[in-house]
Amino acid sequence: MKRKMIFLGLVLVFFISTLNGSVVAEDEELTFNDGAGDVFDEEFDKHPEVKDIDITTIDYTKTGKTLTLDINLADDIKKLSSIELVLIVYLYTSEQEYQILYLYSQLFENISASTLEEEFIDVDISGFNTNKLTLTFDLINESELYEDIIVSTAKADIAQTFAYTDIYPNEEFLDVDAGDDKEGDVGESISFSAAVTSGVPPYTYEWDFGDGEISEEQNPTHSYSEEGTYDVTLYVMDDDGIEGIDFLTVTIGEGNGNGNGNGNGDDGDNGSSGILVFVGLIVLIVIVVIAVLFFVFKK
Ligand SMILES: [Ca+2]
Ligand SMILES: [Ca+2]
Repeated sequence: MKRKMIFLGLVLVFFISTLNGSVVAEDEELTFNDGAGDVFDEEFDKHPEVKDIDITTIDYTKTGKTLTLDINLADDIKKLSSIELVLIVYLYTSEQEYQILYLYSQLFENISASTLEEEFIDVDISGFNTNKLTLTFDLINESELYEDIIVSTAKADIAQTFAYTDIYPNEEFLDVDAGDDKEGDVGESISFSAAVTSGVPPYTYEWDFGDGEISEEQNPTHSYSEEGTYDVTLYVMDDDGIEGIDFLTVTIGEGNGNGNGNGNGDDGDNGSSGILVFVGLIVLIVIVVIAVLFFVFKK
């Protein structure tokens, strides 16, 4: 859920609020190149092998007040035979802000579109089963001119977590490494280290330790007061405002684990030795009794 919110937050980063006052109605024909091979997963790792939601180009054609968006993909969307597709388009014109949410799954097919001022509009969609999804709808006013667009595609699993995403315009992410998963005990001081290998220093860091505590140090230490599994998130921003993110898991066991562990171990060994001696004595007694009986019967 947190990762989904981060994804949505990244989309909103591109929110453009400036409006200009142009009122001349004119037709527009624009093409936006996104390129292939830039689909990423929820940890922002690239997956060039995922082609069926990979946006390559977006053709924007405005004729009168009718707008057609052709979203070209690197492979046929029909190969998404048993999964869910989410398509989100944010379109900013000189006068309006539009949001189009398209959901497809085997269970339901639904599209909703609105201006961000809640005025709902009708959208026709076609192109499913091809590598070109087409959205057609009428702008509120013929005079609206293109200003900005954000298009994202996502393949989601049954639990509706985003497994793969592509977005236009391309996101720039910092290369951030939060290190390996960690284990520790309650109260133990655990060291964290952030590594950034791209972008423009200086960087700002924020570690969210998953227990409500945060640190703004690059290499903080932190101790946990309860056992459990904690999802730790590292956010980094460079001097140009480009962001990066990485995750790791910390598993915290019982407090004083080493001391108790050794103590229990020793106790266990003592117990086992005692039982062995006891069993040995019983076996010895039984052998002696059998031997005595053997001799008694022989006589
Ligand atoms: Ca792409
Ligand atoms: Ca992209």
